[in-house]
Amino acid sequence: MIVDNKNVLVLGVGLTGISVLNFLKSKTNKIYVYDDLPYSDIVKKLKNAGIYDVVILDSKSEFINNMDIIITSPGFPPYHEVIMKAKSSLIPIISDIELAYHYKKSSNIYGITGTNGKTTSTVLLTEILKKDGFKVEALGNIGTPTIERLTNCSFDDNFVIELSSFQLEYTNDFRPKAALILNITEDHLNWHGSMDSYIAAKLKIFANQKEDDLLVLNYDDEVLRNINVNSRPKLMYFSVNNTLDKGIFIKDGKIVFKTEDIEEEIIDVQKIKLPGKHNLENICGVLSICKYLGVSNDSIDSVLSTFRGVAHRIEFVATKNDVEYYNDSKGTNVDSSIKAIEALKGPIILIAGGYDKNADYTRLIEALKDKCKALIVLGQTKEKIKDAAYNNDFLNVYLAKDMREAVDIATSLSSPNDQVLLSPACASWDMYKNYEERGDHFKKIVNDIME
Ligand code: UMA
Repeated sequence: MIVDNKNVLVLGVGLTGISVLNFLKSKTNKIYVYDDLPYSDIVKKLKNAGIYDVVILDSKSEFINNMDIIITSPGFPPYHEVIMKAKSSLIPIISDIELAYHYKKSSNIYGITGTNGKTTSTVLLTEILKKDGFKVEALGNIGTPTIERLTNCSFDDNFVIELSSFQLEYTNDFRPKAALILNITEDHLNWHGSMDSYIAAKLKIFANQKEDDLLVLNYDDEVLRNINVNSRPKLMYFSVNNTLDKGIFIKDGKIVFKTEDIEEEIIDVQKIKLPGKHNLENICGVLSICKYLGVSNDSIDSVLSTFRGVAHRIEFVATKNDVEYYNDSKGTNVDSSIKAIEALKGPIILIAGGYDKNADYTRLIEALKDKCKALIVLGQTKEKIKDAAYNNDFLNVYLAKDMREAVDIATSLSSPNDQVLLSPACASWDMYKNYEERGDHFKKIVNDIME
């Protein structure tokens, strides 16, 4: 097996790294760790996790060249000096997903990726399968490291795994029974270096699939419609805009499933509680996997007529003076925020800005022009977004020093029937630990001003 009795270097002592280190304890006693954090912080994190028998390496250490394999955490970019050193020494680098796959106890793996909608779709599929009687759990980028559960379960357990491009980049043999790619638009270009390598990482989700496996693609997405899948997995398209010969699509206000032999209505769109067209896409993608697994329409109906979505995704927070406040902190790229703007009725006062991922904000400004009455920007990208707004003739822009000031400005500019939307179009890492912390902070400030 790939790590048994080997010299293994684990990069990162976050969620991924700690879960991998715990797993490795029973496989080898030659475990090394690297993290950019100060030495004392690494020791503290390891100690808190009950991990003692590991050697902490320095990035300059030539000992890195003696490793048999490296398990990297998703946050380490390809240009990180340790990754570059490992690559030049031809040391194999894999993600926790690949490691977990090699030691899996169940093959009932359904992988979901895409630029946007991954988390909502992962939760939705998990809920529907649960309702239909499956023993199922959501893992991966959603926040529960895969290795903890996939290597410690029974063979009939099912796992819906949310997969980021960072995790897929370092897979070789990973093979989900069903794979869903929701959409591919510009994101994480500072990590991947180019759109081509970002797309290539996403497409690795089906690289090892075989004849009996299912690949689900969004027909409405230009990149996905045009990819060459070859004939290995069963291919199913879904579409919200087009009628298809086969697959899942919308017809006369109903979601329809069509094969060569049958055409059946699954649910009336009116019954669905999740708001927005982007969510209809997520639903159609998820239902494609449900049909492959033989899930009943009753189970689908029962979940879709109650499921309202997950926290930090166009999450309704409160109403004050007839102004609604929405938290879309998971809007961490331009497309995701455009989808949030499209989902609300407006007029919107948008709070945006955050960690700089080298994105171009022109499309965000174009999308907000008709629906937004003001734009409030904060964080590392505030000047960049303001410049994009000015260059595109949107002048009602305010700079805020932090979230508190952003919410205060939004509240002072609002009038009845307005909607204040936090949808940053940027990651949170300039000011917060993660998007959850940012969304929770926004909600706390909004709830404070309610009192
Ligand atoms: N680190 C370095 N150098 C680096 C990067 C990170 O030393 O260049 C260290 C940090 O000091 C820290 C550790 O690595 O100690 C953190 O590792 P990490 O950033 O890979 O994060 P984890 O805690 O392992 O969490 C990761 C995912 N994070 C990222 O992809 C950035 C989590 O997704 C995921 O839930 C978790 O694994 C479990 O699978 C979060 C995310 O933001 C939610 N994902 C991105 C997104 O959804 O857009 C991809």
